[in-house]
Amino acid sequence: MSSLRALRADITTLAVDAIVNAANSSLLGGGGVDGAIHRAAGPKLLEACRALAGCKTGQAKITPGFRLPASYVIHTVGPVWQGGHQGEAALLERCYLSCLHIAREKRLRSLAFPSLSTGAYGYPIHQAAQIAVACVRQCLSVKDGPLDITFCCFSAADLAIYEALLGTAPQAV
Ligand code: AR6
Repeated sequence: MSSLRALRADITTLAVDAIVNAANSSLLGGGGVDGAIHRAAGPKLLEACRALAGCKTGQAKITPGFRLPASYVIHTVGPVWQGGHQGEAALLERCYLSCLHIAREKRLRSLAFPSLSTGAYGYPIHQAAQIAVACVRQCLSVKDGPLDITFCCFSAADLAIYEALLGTAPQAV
């Protein structure tokens, strides 16, 4: 059985098969979750990324996790939000699908996503989270090996949005 959950955490602390990095097309590091992943994984991650020669928006590439508790990092490049009429939604969806495709290919059992594109790239969190949850749900509904997905949120506000979409929000009393 596959599973879906949201939690609030620093993604670099998660001991899953792979964590996803919200990278840029150079794959040579940056700020936000990308910076945190490179710091925690150590300099060998940058070396491995250099060998990948970049990544297009919507695509994904995998490296080892080096010093991370996660075995692998799947690097993907989300779209920059430009108002919503430049194909951003389709590109964001493609990011999730590309990562899931690699996870299936590598027969991974657990995968954690940050909220792609919703930091420096400015994608509105509600819309991005809807795409993330719908896309992952759809992919898990196709018969294949079990895969445990974590939506790793950095803020309480983001977590509340994911929990509402997953139907796991704490009930108000
Ligand atoms: N763990 C989990 N989530 C995190 C962490 C962390 N340690 N740190 C930040 N977030 P961003 P983007 C959340 O800006 O919008 C980089 O410079 C953050 O709160 O990291 O896809 C790249 O090199 C937000 O919800 O990624 C690119 O140039 C989410 O991660 C560019 O930023 C994504 O925010 C990519 O921008």
